[in-house]
Amino acid sequence: MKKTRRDFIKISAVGSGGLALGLSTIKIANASDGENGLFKSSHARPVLQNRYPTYCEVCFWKCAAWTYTDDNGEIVKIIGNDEDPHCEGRLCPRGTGGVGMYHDEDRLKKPLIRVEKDGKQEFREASWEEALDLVAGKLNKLKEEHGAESLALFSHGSGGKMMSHLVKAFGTTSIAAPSFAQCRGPREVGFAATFGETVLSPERTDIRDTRCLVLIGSHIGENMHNGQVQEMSDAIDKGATIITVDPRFSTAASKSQYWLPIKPATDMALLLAWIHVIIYEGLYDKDYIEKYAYGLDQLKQHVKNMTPEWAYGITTIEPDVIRKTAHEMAAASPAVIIHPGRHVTWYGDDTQRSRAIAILNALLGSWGRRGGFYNPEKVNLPDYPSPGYPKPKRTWKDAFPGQYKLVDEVLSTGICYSSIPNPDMEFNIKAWMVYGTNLLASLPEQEKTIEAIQNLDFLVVIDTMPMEITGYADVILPECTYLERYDILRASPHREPYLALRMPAVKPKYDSKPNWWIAKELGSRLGLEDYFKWENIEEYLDWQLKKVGSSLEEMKKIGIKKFPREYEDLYALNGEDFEFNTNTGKIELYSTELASEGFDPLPKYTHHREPDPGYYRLNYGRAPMHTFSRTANNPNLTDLMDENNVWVNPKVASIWGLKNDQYVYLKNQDGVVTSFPVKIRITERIRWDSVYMVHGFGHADKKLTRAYGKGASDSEMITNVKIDPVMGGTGMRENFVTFITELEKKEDRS
Ligand SMILES: Nc1nc2c(c(=O)[nH]1)N[C@H]1C(S)=C(S)[C@@H](COP(=O)(O)OP(=O)(O)OC[C@H]3O[C@@H](n4cnc5c(=O)[nH]c(N)nc54)[C@H](O)[C@@H]3O)O[C@H]1N2
Ligand SMILES: Nc1nc2c(c(=O)[nH]1)N[C@H]1C(S)=C(S)[C@@H](COP(=O)(O)OP(=O)(O)OC[C@H]3O[C@@H](n4cnc5c(=O)[nH]c(N)nc54)[C@H](O)[C@@H]3O)O[C@H]1N2
Ligand code: SF4
Ligand SMILES: [Mo]
Repeated sequence: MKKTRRDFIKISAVGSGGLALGLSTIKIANASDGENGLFKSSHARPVLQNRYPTYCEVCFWKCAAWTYTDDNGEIVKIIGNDEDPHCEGRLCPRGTGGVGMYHDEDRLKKPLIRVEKDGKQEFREASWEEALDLVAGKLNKLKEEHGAESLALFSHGSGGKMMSHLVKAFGTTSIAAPSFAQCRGPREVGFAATFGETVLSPERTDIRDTRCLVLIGSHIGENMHNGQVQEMSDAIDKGATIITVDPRFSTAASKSQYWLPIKPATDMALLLAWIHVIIYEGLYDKDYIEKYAYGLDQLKQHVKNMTPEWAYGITTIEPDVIRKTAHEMAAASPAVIIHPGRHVTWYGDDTQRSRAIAILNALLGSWGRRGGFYNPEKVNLPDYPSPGYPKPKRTWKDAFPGQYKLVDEVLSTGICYSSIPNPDMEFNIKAWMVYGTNLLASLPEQEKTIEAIQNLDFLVVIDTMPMEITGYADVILPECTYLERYDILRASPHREPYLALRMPAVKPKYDSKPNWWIAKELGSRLGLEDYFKWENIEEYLDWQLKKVGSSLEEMKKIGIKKFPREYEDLYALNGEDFEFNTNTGKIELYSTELASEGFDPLPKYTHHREPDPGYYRLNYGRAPMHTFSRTANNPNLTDLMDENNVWVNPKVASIWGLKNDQYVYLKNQDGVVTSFPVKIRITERIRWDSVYMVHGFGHADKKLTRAYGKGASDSEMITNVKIDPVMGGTGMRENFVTFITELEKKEDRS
């Protein structure tokens, strides 16, 4: 491998032992009592001494839970908090197995500093004092030489709030997460352009009371949005119709009355044909559209020729299926949801596809109606008193003059591109702080990410595990897991406002520390003490809780607290007057905002690239027992699934002579080959023009003893991105792979 300024370093270079705990010890310590049938133990039950409130950090859904410890102070199980609407007392397999994050013996244990020894780069262990002094010194120098704005923060997860507070106080607003430009960004912009409001997280979908749920590439059941999965199952029990549009026979498809195995990349044509049927057969909610919407005439004219017959030629979905499913939606209206999806960065016209979804919902009158989209509320927690943030002289958008005016959040890839020196660019980023996001696995075009990293003056990573991103850091700060720390209160929007507390059930293992402590310590070294006036987080939380009529003491006992809604407008659009936050004050079927920015005001179908002969579209998604790349080494969850496989249609398997469980490498359209081989799974559940794999596997760091080399990484194959011109999201599904069946030994990448 070519030597660079920042070599990828295996953390094993530290040399300190870590395998003190054998696997079997871990399993005994972790054995839950079979609460949800996942982990059964023949061992005697330990005495449960205590329970501590928490909310889960294995994914962003943040289910509230109780962590139980035994008389030795060991964690024995985590179970859902019955009062929590995110989980209704039940955790998904990942939440139950979250304790594996705590026990994982491969965890980061001490601060690490990159050093050069005998011409070779490696990490050496350091004290917190030394590591924090070094980070602060680098940041102060950066501020002096290039301005505070040349620092960017990437973050994902609860601790991101504290880190954001730190860097905003420092003077930068370049704070990005792959969960926007690689995930839900297009839907937020598409829905905001239509309704003047976004879908939020958790989604404001009233699945509980819906009579028809349409899932377009939203694979609920594998995508384990806990509360949504449960509400969907309740809706099915109550007789709701489920329509799933997916080129793959997903778990959701198996629960559906209608499965539409659409040709990939053609959903826009289906949506436009549905809109055509709803309008031309007069099935839309006329009173609702009359009162609330703008642009029906333009829309009607626009979809005039977009008949089901037209869409059939594009999507391969039969015209009468398109009509019948449109009739199902109309019959359920307004208790119908065309689900906006979440990971929607697919083909580069994603904001427009999200607009088509929003328009269809509007025509059926589901926004603001029972069984459609409710109006959520959250607790407005006051911020702990601190000085105002300095106003940055430049923001990330200065690197992209005239572009992305409709975007409120920062683009991760925008930060990445502006970290690669470019004399034509107004402004370059020079240093990154990365908190809880594994950018090498989550950003497409890995080569660009690495190029950006190589050009940085400084990279500090705060993580719990030795991941791909930590291998490129100058300094690594080990955070303790969510089970070992307090965090900010969870105050996400829902039908009723709730607060959830996370507190430690055990002390931090090794020499790891919580994010709030790291932020405060860095703050005091950067001369920002005034922004961290609290002694510790207990004081901070108690102050906030008392302002809203609770206290830390109370929350420690109950974990979750419900507050009354301020307004009785859960379903606000039943004829009441309402002004939408759009230019016309109406739901914009025709978007005046997109028109004024030079984009199509009405969504159009565009043809997307198809695979060359011998290549198949790379489709990827989730498995119920893993979250992205973050759980791939979790001892409890690797027990349930330890590698991904690649789904191949029998027709394709026979052309290639592939057998089940045979290992192959994948090669993409740009000649990039996966670092590791992956198993074949032959199944009718995938179309012949695509293959499918679960994201998050194929880890390259040997220090991940369970995850190293297990399965293949979809991210490695995503070298072609289609940038969404409206909001800068990275469409990642225009990548194609073929098989390499000769398994000659490949060069070891790490
Ligand atoms: N190829 C491909 N790329 C994708 C996707 C895909 O399906 N395929 N999905 C996209 C989507 S939808 C999203 S939302 C993004 C998500 O992308 P990321 O935000 O990168 O998500 P994770 O993979 O969960 O990264 C989590 C990182 O956080 C660390 N971590 C876990 N817990 C903690 C903690 O408590 N503290 C700290 N400090 N660190 C912690 C983990 O060790 C890991 O390094 O990826 C996007 N990118
Ligand atoms: N267990 C688990 N659950 C998770 C996560 C996790 O890591 N693990 N991550 C969470 C996050 S951050 C997100 S964003 C969500 C993502 O979950 P979703 O938003 O539900 O799903 P996507 O990843 O966009 O889509 C995957 C589905 O799209 C289908 N698909 C592929 N191409 C097309 C196409 O052209 N048209 C159509 N109609 N369908 C297509 C695939 O076959 C697959 O079933 O999951 C969340 N839930
Ligand atoms: S859905 Fe599962 S992993 Fe996500 S927060 Fe809830 S229990 Fe944890
Ligand atoms: Mo996501």
